[in-house]
Amino acid sequence: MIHAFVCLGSNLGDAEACLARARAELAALPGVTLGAASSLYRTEPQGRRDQPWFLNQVLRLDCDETVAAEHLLDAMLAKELEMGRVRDAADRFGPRVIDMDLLLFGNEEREGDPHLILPHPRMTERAFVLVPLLEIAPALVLPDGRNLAEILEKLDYRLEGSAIFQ
Ligand code: PH2
Ligand code: MG
Ligand code: MG
Repeated sequence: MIHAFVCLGSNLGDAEACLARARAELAALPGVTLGAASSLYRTEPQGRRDQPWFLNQVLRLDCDETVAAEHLLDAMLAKELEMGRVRDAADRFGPRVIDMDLLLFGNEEREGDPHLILPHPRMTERAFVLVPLLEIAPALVLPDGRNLAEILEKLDYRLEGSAIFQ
């Protein structure tokens, strides 16, 4: 059994319904069960500021030995398209109905394929990832040995209820 962690994000349309559908779609993948889900956080947009706030959530997916990281990533990208995601290469960080990012796949570390870098290359800079991840996996240690609380401590962010400012 491998624990994969996925960050869901939406800032277009009915974000709460999009996250609910994404959770259900991922939990229905062969060899995958939903192990844990963080609460929902309203988060200040990162990367591009002039867009609506996001709704973010982190999931733990428990994957059996038939599931590989590339299969999970392909399935996630297919689900994004099914849910109406339009990719705009010129606006990588712009608004989206649904985004599913693979943060971690067990302790795997990968660099070769730019579409599948593990751990996710920006996860340690993003409070909207680390706060919900810490909520469902407080004892998690990254493949490089760092724990989440020590990374978060160095980030400039503010948590107010379920709102994350950064
Ligand atoms: N995703 C992005 C860019 N910026 N900001 C927040 N708060 N949440 C996101 O999920 C997010 C973002 C690109 O995927
Ligand atoms: Mg993303
Ligand atoms: Mg993405």
